[in-house]
Amino acid sequence: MSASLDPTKQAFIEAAITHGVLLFGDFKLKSGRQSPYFFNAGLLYTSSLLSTTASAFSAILTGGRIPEFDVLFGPAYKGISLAAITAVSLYRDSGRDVSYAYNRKEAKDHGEGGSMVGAPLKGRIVIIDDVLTSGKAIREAIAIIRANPGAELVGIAQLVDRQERGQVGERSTVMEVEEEFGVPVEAMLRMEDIMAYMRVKGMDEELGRMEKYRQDYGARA
Ligand code: OMP
Repeated sequence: MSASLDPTKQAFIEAAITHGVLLFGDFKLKSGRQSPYFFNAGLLYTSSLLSTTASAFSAILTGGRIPEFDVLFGPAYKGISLAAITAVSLYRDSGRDVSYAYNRKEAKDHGEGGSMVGAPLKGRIVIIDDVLTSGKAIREAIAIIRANPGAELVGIAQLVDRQERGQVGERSTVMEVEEEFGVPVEAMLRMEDIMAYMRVKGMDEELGRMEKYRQDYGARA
């Protein structure tokens, strides 16, 4: 557990709470897990929050763990805007000119048709998405990449890694995915960052519920 929290992360968590992006309460997750907190990336809708998010993602993508790539793939729905804003900030922050693409949840049967929008899924692909819990959503996104013979997944960037167990055993979703698909998974925020923030702010009651949740669903390796 990190003793102190990076000021950029602290500011982002603070803004996320203010805008209702990060909520504490009782939430049912996609995996069926009942969680004391929820991160709703759909509420990152102001210029300042989008700008901070984009810069954080571009820092992750140029930080060295994720290799060079050609296309940022943002799975529908919440990955779409994340991919678009990050493509812009990568260019502005580091001059890197990449493409972006996203899928439709329902294929379009008129006009250009199909279920993909943006760049063709070819070359080295990085998936960019909102939250990683049990790995169900990321596996769906990986399956889309793998259905394109000319596409090679080279990395995954997430806004939040909830540091939970994957689908088999006690290991984290990140470890499971990194090992199974042989690519690095990076995140802007982890559950431990959120808990470090709560500790600084003396949110003892909520923190107790987070600790209990972590015992139930947190990764042990
Ligand atoms: P997994 O598929 O279990 O990894 O859950 C990840 C997905 O759940 C994300 O793509 C979100 O759609 C959603 N989610 C959130 O948006 N925020 C959370 O804090 C937790 C979840 C979740 O349901 O686990």
